[in-house]
Parts: sequence; structure tokens; C-alpha cells
Amino acid sequence: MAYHRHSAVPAGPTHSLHIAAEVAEVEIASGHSYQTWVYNGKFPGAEIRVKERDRLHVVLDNKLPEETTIHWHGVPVPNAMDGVPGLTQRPIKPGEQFVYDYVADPAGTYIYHSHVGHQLDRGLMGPLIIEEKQPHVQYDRDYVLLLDDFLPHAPEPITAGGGVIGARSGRTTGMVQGMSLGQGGMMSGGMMGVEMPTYAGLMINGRLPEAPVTFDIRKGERLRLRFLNSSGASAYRVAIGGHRMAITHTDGRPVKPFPVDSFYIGMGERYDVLVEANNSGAWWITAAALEENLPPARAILRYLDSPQARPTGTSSGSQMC
Ligand SMILES: [Cu+2]
Repeated sequence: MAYHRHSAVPAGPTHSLHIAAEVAEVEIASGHSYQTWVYNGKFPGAEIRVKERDRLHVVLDNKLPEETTIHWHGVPVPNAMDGVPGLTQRPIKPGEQFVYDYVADPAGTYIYHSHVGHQLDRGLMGPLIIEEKQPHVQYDRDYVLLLDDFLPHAPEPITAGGGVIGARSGRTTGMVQGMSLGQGGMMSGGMMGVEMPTYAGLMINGRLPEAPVTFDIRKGERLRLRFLNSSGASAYRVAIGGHRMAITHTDGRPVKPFPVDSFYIGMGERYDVLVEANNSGAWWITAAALEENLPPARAILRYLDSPQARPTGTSSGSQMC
């Protein structure tokens, strides 16, 4: 059934974007680059930020050696714009273009990503923020933190794995043990977790833990942090040293704010939280994988009025709530 939330409300201004899906070299830590598939040469793809009811007009240019599409994860777009190959559209062939055009509604925190095979695991993803005209919470800063598991090589199809399952990772993910692994097509988007590929690291905004991004803040501010889990197969526990959080939105939808010390975020999920900046210093924001034995993804929350530029200790130390 079609979803028309405010269909009587006229659409806002149009944002015309051009997105090239292409092969590019991206840096994920100082001096550590690798070649992968991304949008407009960037990993993650550039943030798309519009107001609710604005119109998005996106020309996707497929410069990849394979077919591709874009899925607007979580946004109730018209069916023909949903980017599911073979179901809502023909996959876009190499060298071809496709135009996605829809009204961005309702407001929320979303992900745009490829919906062909395991392309998501290469880096074809980015944040899509549809801002509320009247948010139900007040804040001074708004930051996006996209979580991803880093696959340093091309994703491999399930059926051609040749002992990938168990042999390299030592196990399969718990929820699907005993399932038939026959159909690669079931794995579209890589989000169903039939096996755990050999990820080499966990990232926030495309940076490995040794090269974290820093979010500058000032004492007394209220921060809105939007966490997006764009990982192919990693779920996380998220926490911030020295601070509690209030969850204000789950999967884009507003909820009555409730305080937490940490929260779990699964693949494809989004949590928006509010943080009161009331504890000067520099603190780790960490996202520890629930199943993989990898160093947690992390970023730095830095008070500009503090002389400290980096948190002391490790992200898994006593700072954690
Ligand atoms: Cu998705």
C-alpha cells in the first residue's frame, strides 16, 4: 500500500544531486588507503541533508563494472524509487543512468546504499538526513556517526565461498545456523547475516580506530548524535565515556526521550541520541562489535574549552560507562 503521510502538503524545494557509483581510492587511516567502490569518490558517501517534504532528484551514474541501484533505507518512497533490483526496477547497467525522484518524507535518519548483491560491503553507502521542521527535542549541534565494518577485499558470494563459512571466521552468525545457504539472491544488501565475512576493522565515518574523527563541542551545549549502522554483518554496543545519552529517535521515528548508558544497534538500524555536554575534556565514543573480536570503532568528543585533545586511556578502559 502506498504511504502518503502529508500528501496534502505541497512539496518543498528540489535538491538536484548527481551521484556517480565508481571505483576509487579511499583513505581509512593515515597512510592507509585502499581501492573500493564508493559514491562520488568518497567513503562513506557524502551526507545528503534536506528538510522534510523537500524533493530529491538524484541522477545516479553507474561507472562500476557491474549493475547497481540505490536503496533509500528506511524512507517510504514510491515503489519505483525503492531501488530493489529485479523487483522495483531493472538494475542499472554499467555506463547507464537512472533518476531517483521523490519527496523526502517523513523526517528521520536514513542510509542510502546499493541494493545489488554484496556491493554494500564495498562502501556504496552514505547518510541521508531528512530534518524535521519542528523537532520534538532541542539541540545545538547535530552530528552523524556512520558505523561500518571494513572489508579489505571484494565481497564473495555465499555459494562460491569454498569453505568461507566457519573455515575463516570460525563460525556462522547465531541467528541463521541451520538455514540453507543456497541462494545468493536472498542476501541482497548483505544484511541478513548468513555468514560473517572476514572484516579487518570497525569504523566510524570511514575511519579505523587508529585514526578517529573528532567532534568539537562546547560545554553547556546539547548534542544530537545520529548513529547509523551501515555494516554488512556487525551489530554494536555504543557508549560515550563520561556521558549518558537520551535516545530520542529509533530508526528515524521520534520517541519519548529515555536515558541510557549504552545501547545496541543492529545492521540497518539508526538511533538518534541527545547528549548534555557537561563534562569537559576529551572522551571516546565507542562502538564495540557484539560478535567480532576486533578493536571497537571509535571517535572523539572534544570540548573546545579543554586543553585535552585526545582521551586518555583506551576506549575499552575504565572511562566506559
Ligand atoms: Cu538497507
